[in-house]
Amino acid sequence: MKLFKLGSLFIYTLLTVGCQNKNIVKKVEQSPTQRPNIIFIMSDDHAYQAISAYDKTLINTPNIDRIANEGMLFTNASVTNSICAPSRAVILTGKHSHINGKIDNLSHFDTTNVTFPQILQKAGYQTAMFGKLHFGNNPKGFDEFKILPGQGDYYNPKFITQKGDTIIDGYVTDITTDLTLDWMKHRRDPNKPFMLMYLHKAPHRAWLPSEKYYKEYTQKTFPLPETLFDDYKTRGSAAKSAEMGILKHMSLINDNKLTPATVKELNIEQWSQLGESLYTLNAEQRAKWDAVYGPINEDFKKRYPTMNDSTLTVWKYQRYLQDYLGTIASVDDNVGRVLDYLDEEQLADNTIVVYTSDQGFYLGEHGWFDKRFMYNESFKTPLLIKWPNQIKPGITEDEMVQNLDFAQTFLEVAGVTAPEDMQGESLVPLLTGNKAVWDRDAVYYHYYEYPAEHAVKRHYGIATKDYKIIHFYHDVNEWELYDRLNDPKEVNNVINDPKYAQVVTRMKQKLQETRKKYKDSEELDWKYIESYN
Ligand code: SGN
Ligand code: CA
Repeated sequence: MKLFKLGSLFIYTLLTVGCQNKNIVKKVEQSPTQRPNIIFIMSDDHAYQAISAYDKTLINTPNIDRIANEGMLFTNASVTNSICAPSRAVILTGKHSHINGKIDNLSHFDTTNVTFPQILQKAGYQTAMFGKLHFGNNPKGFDEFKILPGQGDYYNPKFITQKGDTIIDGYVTDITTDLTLDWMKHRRDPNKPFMLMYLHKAPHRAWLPSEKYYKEYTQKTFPLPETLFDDYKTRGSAAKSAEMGILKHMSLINDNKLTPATVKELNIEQWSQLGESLYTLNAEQRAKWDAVYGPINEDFKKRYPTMNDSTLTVWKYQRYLQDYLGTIASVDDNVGRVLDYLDEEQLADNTIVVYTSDQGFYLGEHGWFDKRFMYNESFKTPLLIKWPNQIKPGITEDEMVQNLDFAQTFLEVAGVTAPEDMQGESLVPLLTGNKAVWDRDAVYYHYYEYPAEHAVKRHYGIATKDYKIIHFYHDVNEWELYDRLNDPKEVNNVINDPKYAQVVTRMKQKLQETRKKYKDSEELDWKYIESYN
């Protein structure tokens, strides 16, 4: 292994220590042979389409891109279950949902699961977590945590800490970063390696940007995705019955930020009349909000009488993207603050930095927002990793990797043997250019949260680099097959096309083998259906 190949010279790092003694600067000896630090940055619902390292159409994210420019960009990274808390449970345990038990956002995370932070803490790592966890219980294996309760709020959010709950004034993305930097600056022993989980709430629904970006982003216009008006012609009933359409299911009030008064005045029927996404703004913040969003209401009142379904869809799409991308502008600024700190403190060379999302997201593709499906935009997740001296800068990697792989990756980075029952693969060989040992040819997916919000039916499937097969079950029994190379937008379900008959047989067989390999089964599917409440 070439992990600890640096020379034996000692670097002297200037560090500011102690909260009360902010001005005392102490010279600290840091061994360059120290095990690498790990910073895991994860946002919530951040689509790869909204990171310029992947796609420059919608937004420029220079700071997130820095991670890929100085490291590796994964173009075929996916999640095993495209929803928040289950994804986080997979990341922490290195086990699929059906094994760790956290199949949906509703069930409790079973804290008897062994997580990689617990193992790293025992192995001498300092551990900290800041931001969104969404488990309903506190994380184990952390020296310090400050986490949002549930989904958390964008403005003046409450945090759960080891010393009790506290409300912090300001904007959640800035605050999560302040807490992270504060820990790195003041409460970390510089002589020990650390593992830090820096977890943004943004860009989760209801997409409230920071005041800094109200004006700029509400004036932008974005190109329409090719499949905005998808009619789901070749698909089965699951896509047709899902409730995540921009036209029908996106709320004009909570999501598009019209006031209840505007909607009432126009006599539009809305299921969400409260506008509660704005309830935590204080009077001063609300006044700044209204100064920008008020005129949007007035403009809409003028346009609405001449709108049809198609022009209303486009208007809602533009409003959606303005706010969604506005929240990402702040994530990018704040990621820059953390990367700058690592550079300034000469920590960057011995720190592996990962940027990812808990899953992908639809930005109007197939007419949708939200996630949950195994279709491309929500199955694929952004993944950018930098690790100076180990990863050659600027590499793009197209191997199929998953959020399932992080636990074993971080354990290997730390030089700790992973428990045998973890189900992922360490990414270290891919990161260090040792690709020959990588032999994964399919990844497994299983989504459970149904019946529930957005009405996405239960399904499981596998993806190879060439094809994706999906089985929707429970109240249906439907199969879909996509030719990933010839139909990357996944608009043609070819399960019944005779040309693909052999592929279907092969993929069904491979799916059964994969289910067996990961210890998933029909029996377990039914167990989870029966225990669902
Ligand atoms: C909330 C959102 C949903 C979203 C889930 C899960 N509705 O319930 O749109 O799918 O969270 O998201 S909202 O009206 O409350 O915004 S997840 O990222 O936590 O899985
Ligand atoms: Ca999420």
